[in-house]
Amino acid sequence: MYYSFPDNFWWGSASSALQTEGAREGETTWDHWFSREPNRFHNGVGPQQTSTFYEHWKTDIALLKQLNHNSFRTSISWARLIPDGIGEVNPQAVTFYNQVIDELLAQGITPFINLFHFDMPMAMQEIGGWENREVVAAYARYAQICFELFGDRVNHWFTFNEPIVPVEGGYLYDFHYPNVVDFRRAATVAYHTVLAHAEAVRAFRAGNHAGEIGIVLNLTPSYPRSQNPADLKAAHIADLMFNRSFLDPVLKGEYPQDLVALLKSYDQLPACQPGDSELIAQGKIDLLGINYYQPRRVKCRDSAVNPDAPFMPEWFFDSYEMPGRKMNPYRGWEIYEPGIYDILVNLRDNYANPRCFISENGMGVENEQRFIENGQINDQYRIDFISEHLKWLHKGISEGCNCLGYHMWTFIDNWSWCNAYKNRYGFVQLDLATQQRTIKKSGEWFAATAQNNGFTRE
Ligand code: BGP
Repeated sequence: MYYSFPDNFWWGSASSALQTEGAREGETTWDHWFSREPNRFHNGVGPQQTSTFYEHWKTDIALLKQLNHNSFRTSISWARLIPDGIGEVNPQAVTFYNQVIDELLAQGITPFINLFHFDMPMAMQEIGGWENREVVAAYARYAQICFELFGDRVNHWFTFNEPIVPVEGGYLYDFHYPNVVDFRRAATVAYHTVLAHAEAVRAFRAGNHAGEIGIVLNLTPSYPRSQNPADLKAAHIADLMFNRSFLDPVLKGEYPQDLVALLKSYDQLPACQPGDSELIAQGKIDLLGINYYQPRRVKCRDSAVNPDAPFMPEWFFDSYEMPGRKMNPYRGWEIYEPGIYDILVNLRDNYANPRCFISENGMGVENEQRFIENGQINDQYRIDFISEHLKWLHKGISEGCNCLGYHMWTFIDNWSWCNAYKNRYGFVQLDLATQQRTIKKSGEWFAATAQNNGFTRE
């Protein structure tokens, strides 16, 4: 069967500043944490050692062209542009981002620019990070500066990538700095991130900039173990906590009432101020980026909660290991292709079918050198992964879902937070020692698919 996609479908990939650029003037939380605890990073490789996009941007964009990208997402590093987060703009950073944007456009690749991808300037974290409303104001100023500097050429803006992840990592589950475990502080960080998003949207609209603004959310469908009411309730609460805590504010302009009621009943609500609701209502977006890697399977808890344990989302559910599930053993994530369709149908039926696209999907694999044949990584597993997801995406589009494109994570193997270079995701293999780039078989497959605007598959 031939799967063809709508005209002007976005084919491309996503990356982020911190994971690709290399060392920068302004320190981020990642630089700071790495200097304190390098053991927390796979093989002790830190955020200074990346795929050196800061030096190789021109040849890397030529590679994007070779992969037939018509669009590409990366982020601006707040700490590179404004090293202390709030003061002077760094002119070298302006030159760098201007060059990247201009070269993408010269190659016919539409730049999608994200403003925050887990990379808090350390100076901002020192005054409390997202727990402090001064940081919300500093972010709004930074966003406005970006719109003014680059908005004449950038028409697709994103305020945040996966804003729930710094909440989970930094304030609940200990995989991001500042390694706090405290639900109410986590809720405050999430709430202030929504306010920061809305401030940026408001500044974008007030400036009458061309183009559109959105956000990138990792939507993780919550599947109950069974239709038993206890399992359904568990899945509903997981959905409220991990998906709807951001999805509802950015698409409906308000929080789900049952999430607010739940947190209130456990005394976990963040402090609100007059005017917050009006601000949140102004944060409605034009375009939603959807990152999809894995589903979340849950069941009701089997045991009572330890009364001394800190309040956690897991007070309401246990994770469920479905027998027979397909796993990516390297990342430990389930692979469930229909999830992409379920996300799109949910958006169509419950959120007025917003303009959206898949902004990340991907498969991290360890030790890919073992698949080298005639000098090239033969990653047929990645081609299978992509095409099976695209089949479900195609089905969603054919049933009316408003999905405009598909971006893969990622174009070149890059540094992945605490996993550093353990799992490789790229269409292009990176030799860390020589920095040599070699297109993998999946890159060739994707280039052909983008060129044909479709692919053949059984
Ligand atoms: C997403 C992030 C990316 C990237 C990807 C792969 O959540 O937006 O930055 O890292 O996941 O995940 P990981 O690096 O944890 O394997």
